[in-house]
Amino acid sequence: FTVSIVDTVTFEGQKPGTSGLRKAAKIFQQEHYTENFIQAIFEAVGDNLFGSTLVVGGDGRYYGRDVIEKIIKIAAANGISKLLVGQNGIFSTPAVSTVIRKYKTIGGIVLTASHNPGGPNGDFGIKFNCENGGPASDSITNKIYDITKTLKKYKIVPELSVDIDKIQCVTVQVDGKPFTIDVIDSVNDYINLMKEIFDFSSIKKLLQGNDEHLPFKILINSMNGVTGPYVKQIFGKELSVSDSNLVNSTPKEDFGGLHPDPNLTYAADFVNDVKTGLYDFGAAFDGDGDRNMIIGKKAFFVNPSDSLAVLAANLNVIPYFQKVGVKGYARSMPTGAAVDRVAKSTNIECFEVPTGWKYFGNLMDAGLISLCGEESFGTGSNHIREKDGIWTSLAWLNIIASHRKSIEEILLNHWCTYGRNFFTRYDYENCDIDAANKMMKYVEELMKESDFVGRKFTSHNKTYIIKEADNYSYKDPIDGSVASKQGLRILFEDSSRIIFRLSGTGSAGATIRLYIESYEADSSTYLRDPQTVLKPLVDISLELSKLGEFTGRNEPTVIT
Ligand code: VG1
Ligand code: CO
Repeated sequence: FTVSIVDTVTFEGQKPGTSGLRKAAKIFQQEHYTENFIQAIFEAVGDNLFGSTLVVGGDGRYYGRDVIEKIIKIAAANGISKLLVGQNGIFSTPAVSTVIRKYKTIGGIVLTASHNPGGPNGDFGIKFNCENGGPASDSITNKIYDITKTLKKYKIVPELSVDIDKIQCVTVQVDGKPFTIDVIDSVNDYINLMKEIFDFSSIKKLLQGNDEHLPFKILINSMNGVTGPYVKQIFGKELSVSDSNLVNSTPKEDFGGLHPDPNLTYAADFVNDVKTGLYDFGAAFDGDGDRNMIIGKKAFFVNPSDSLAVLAANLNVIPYFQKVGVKGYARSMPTGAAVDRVAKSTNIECFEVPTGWKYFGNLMDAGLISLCGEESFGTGSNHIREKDGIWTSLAWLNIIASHRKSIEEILLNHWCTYGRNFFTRYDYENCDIDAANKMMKYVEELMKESDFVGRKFTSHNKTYIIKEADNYSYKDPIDGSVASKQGLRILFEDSSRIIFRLSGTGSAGATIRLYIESYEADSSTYLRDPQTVLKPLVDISLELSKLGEFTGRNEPTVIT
C-alpha cells in the first residue's frame, strides 16, 4: 500500500468541548471534515506516534463505521504501527480506557457523542484519550484545535480496508513498513477487570436469593446504547440475570430513536417501569456507557451527588479497594458536596475540579484520589480514567449485597449520619446563544458590584446571605495548569450554592445549567422532595439572573 497526500480545505469550529468534538453527524459527513480532525489529532501527538499502538472504537452510532474506516487509512499513513479496533467498531468509553491501560497504548479514539441522540439527523463525536486512558487535557485539545485552523493536507492510504466485524489480526505493508490492525473482542478485557474489582459471587447470591432473602430483582436499561453487549455478558452470563430484566441491550445506530441520556426526563419510561414496584433496583446507562442512573424500589431516585457520597462511605466492602486502599475523593465543582462530608469524617482528602472528567486524570495518576464523580450521572474510580456506568451499578450491588439493605434504607442511613445535601439541576437546552451569553454576562457584572457580597435574599420565608461569588477557576495541583471561567458561583453563608454554567457538549444553541444546593441537618427534612426544599433558592436564582427575561424560557427542559 502507498500513502497519498490530500489537499484539503480548512474548517472552522473544530474545537473540542467538555468531552471531545461534537456536532451533527451531517457536519462530520462533509468531505474532508472528519479526515482533517483525525489528522490534527495525530499531528498533535507528534513524534511519539511513530511505531505506536492506538485503540479505536465507539458507541455504535450512525457514521461510526465509516469513521473507523477513515481512521484505519489515516493512521496507516501517519506512521502508527498498530490499531486495536473493537469488533464491529464497538467499545464503550470505559472499555476504551481499560484497553488503553491494559495494553499500554499511546491512547485511543472514541467515536461517540455520548448521551446526544444519534442517527442521520442526530449527533456524532470524536474524542481523543491519552496513554493514561483518560480524556486529553485542555493543552492537548487546544493544540488539536490550533492545528485544524491551518491544516492544508492530510495523509491517507486510500486502498486500505479491513473487515472489522471479524476478530482477526491483519498486517499489511505501507510504503515498506508493517502496519497491523488487530480486531479484538469488545467486551472481554472490560469484563475481566470488573471481575477483579467486585465480589461477583456475593452479588449473584443477592440477585438469586436464598431461604432467608427473596431474590433481589433488577432492571438494567442500556437505552439501545453501547452497554448492551457488556450488560448481556456481565448480568446475563456471569450473574444469571434473565434476559427479560436486561432491556434495550442491542446497540442501535440511532438508539432506536431514544435520547440515550439516563435522567428522569429522557429515561422516563425506565423510571415508570421501576415505579410499578416490580424491581428492587434499576440502572440505566447512556449511549457510550460512562453515565449511570441508579434508582431503588418504586423508582426511589438516587441523586448522582449522593451516589458519589454513598460509594465513598462504603468502598471498604469492595474487594478492589480492600486490596489497593482508598486515597482521596474528588467531585466536579457543581456536584453536591455530600462527598466532602464523608471525606471530612474519615480524614480523607477531597478535591474540587471543573466540570469534565479530564480534570480528574492528573489527581488519579498522582495517586491522590481513588473515587470521583459528577452530578451529571457520572461516577468512577481509579480502575480506569473515565467515568463508568456499569462499574457504578456493580459497586451499588456489591454494597447492597454486603449490607442487605434497600437503596432507600442505605440513603436514609447515610443522611442520618452526615446530614443531607439537597441538590437539583435545571437545564435550559437549546437556548439562543446570544441570549444565554448576555444572561451570563449580566450575572457576572452583578457579582462584581461592590455590595454583592452580604446581600440578603428572602423567598418563601427563607433568608440567604451571599458570602462569596466568583467565576470559578482551578489550578491543577500536579501540572500547575489553570482552567478559568468554569462557572459563576454564588455561595451563601449557610453553605448553600447557586451555580450558572454554559454546557460544553451541545451541538445546537446554548444550554444553560443552573445548579442548586443546600444542606440540612434536621432529620425531619430528609425525606422531603428536593424541589420543595430548594424552591426558595430556585426562585432567587431565576430572579437574580433574569433568566426568563433573557431567554424567554419559563421552564427548564430537564430537571434533575
Ligand atoms: C456534561 C456534564 C459533565 C460531563 C460531560 C461529558 O458537560 O455536565 O459533567 O463530564 O457532559 O459527559 P457540559 O459541558 O454539557 O455541562 V459525557 O457522558 O457526555 O462524555
Ligand atoms: Co457519556
